[in-house]
Amino acid sequence: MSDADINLAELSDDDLVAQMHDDLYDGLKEEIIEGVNILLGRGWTPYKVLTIALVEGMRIVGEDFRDGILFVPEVLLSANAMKAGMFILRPLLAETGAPKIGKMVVGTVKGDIHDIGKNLVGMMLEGAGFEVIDLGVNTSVERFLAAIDEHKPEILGMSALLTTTMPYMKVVIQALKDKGIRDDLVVLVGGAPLNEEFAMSVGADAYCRDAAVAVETAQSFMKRRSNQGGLAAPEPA
Ligand code: B1M
Repeated sequence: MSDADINLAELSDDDLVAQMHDDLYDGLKEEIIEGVNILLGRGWTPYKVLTIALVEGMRIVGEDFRDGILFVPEVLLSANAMKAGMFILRPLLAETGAPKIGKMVVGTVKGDIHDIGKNLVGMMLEGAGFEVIDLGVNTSVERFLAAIDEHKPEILGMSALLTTTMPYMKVVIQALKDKGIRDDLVVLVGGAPLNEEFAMSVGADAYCRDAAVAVETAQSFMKRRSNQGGLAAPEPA
């Protein structure tokens, strides 16, 4: 049977998820939209659809990109299909009715155009009750500073997916120090090539290995802030 003959609605949950991984791999946006809607219709939570059907599918794409089996044009199609699925889930994740607990400015650093992970972090934070100001990709230090000035967030989040762009986080943190505002903000960093050690070396407050950890860490900082009337490092997430 060709993919075109498959009726997604007739598949079991497991088969549908496996098919969605294939469809994400093949960059089939319409099929991803249909699959997301079917799973939601079967009572899956938006978070479960996001992590099991979409993020896991993108992980497989990433492996084959790394191994030279997939190339940029194909991965772009996968990314577009992923984003179409995320577009459906975003309002649902934000719909928790959670009271606003803080403000975060987030962006992918200069030179880097990867935004799926950063978007996911933003969506999950919105769902947890944060107001998220998303500066998009390729964000210069000047844009970060201007947004901080304008929005006065408690938290700054930076994302980098390339080993060549992750050092730019240090440039931004140094600029915060130069302006005398470093201690007014919690700086969280994330992205596939980062780790805890790197985060500490650039002077961030915490490394977030995924969106769920970003939410826990941001919540933890906000809790301590309200308990202590200031900022302090949280327990490790
Ligand atoms: Co690119 N790419 N890419 N790419 N790409 C990677 C990152 C790479 C690891 C692939 C590989 O070789 N295996 C590799 C980097 C190698 C390296 O630096 N050592 C790579 C490369 C080389 C490139 C190009 C240079 C390729 C080229 O042109 N020859 C080029 C660079 C362009 C540029 O940025 N200047 C490029 C381009 C692209 C596309 C445009 C085709 C596309 C991006 C589309 C888009 O984002 N709109 C793309 C993609 C899709 C990938 C992979 C396959 C997938 C990334 C992704 O979306 N993952 C990626 C392979 C990989 O990472 N394994 C790859 C899914 C996402 C949910 O995970 O982004 O890790 P992630 O986010 C997670 C966590 O990291 C964390 O939470 C997220 C959710 O759980 N997190 C944060 C992320 N940001 C956070 C911020 C926080 C907190 C947590 O703030 C508080």
